[in-house]
Amino acid sequence: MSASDRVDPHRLESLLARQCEFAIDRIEVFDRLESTNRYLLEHAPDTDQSLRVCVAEEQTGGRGRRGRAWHSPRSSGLYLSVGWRYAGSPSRLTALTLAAGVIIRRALGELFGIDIRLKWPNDVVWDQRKLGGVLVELAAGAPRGCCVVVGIGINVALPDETLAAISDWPRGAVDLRSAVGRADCDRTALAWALCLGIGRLLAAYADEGFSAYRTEWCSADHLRGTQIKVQGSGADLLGTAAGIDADGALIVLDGTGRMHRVIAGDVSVRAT
Ligand code: BT5
Repeated sequence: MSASDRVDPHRLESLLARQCEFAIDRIEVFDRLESTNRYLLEHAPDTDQSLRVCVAEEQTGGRGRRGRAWHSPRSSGLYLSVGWRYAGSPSRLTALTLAAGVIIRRALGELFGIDIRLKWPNDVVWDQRKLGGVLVELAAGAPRGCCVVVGIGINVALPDETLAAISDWPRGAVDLRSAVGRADCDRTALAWALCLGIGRLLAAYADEGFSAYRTEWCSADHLRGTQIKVQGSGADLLGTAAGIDADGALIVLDGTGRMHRVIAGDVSVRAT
């Protein structure tokens, strides 16, 4: 990928201006940042009901959940965060993560014709490998209400040896270039589709919640029917993944047939 493939803030802005029903607070594209999520947590939108967008060509401290790192080499992926200020405090952040996965799935399907799967709660999966991830965070101590930041990382074109090394998934990570079968994946168009979709999601979320996204999420559920291990704050839970409930909690049936509702944790697939 050459430097001319940089994410173009002016094109992103004009694409968004054609279609979006919500206000855009600001769009910034940086050469290098520690983390786009961190930046937006520290620079929340000034007004309620408007979207602030931050993209970096490279992240030096890109982050995943629970203190993990997100590998973000220069111009090799899309590293995007959007911030939205709510007057109150939105509930159901797990479901917001799931809904963001649906937006990513739609965008990748419409722009690149690929059919991705979603692994609870935040993984974007193609061909049993990790293509991207979502990290939703809340700005603590915002002066009024709170600011939700939705961060999205999608691998676009990384060397094969890097893809094999960066992920703890058995088959490693994957990039859009391999999934789509061509090198010229337009990151500005992808950023546009994601900003539009996530902006619409955030604008309606306080009233509509997750319901409009649940059926589609279920149709792409990577885990359903598999034997899994859930690691969270307590003892490990072993069982069969049985979908999600209306709030986006993962349903697990243990060996005795008892149902468990998981709202946070790390899930791995067990060999059968
Ligand atoms: C995630 O965390 O998958 C959330 C990733 C969110 C990244 C975006 S980029 C823009 C925004 N700004 C940020 O600072 N973050 C967000 P988690 O489920 O915890 O997965 C992290 C794990 O994925 C790591 O421990 C590695 O095993 C693996 N990993 C790291 N980098 C990867 C990559 N580029 N591709 C695939 N897997 C990766």
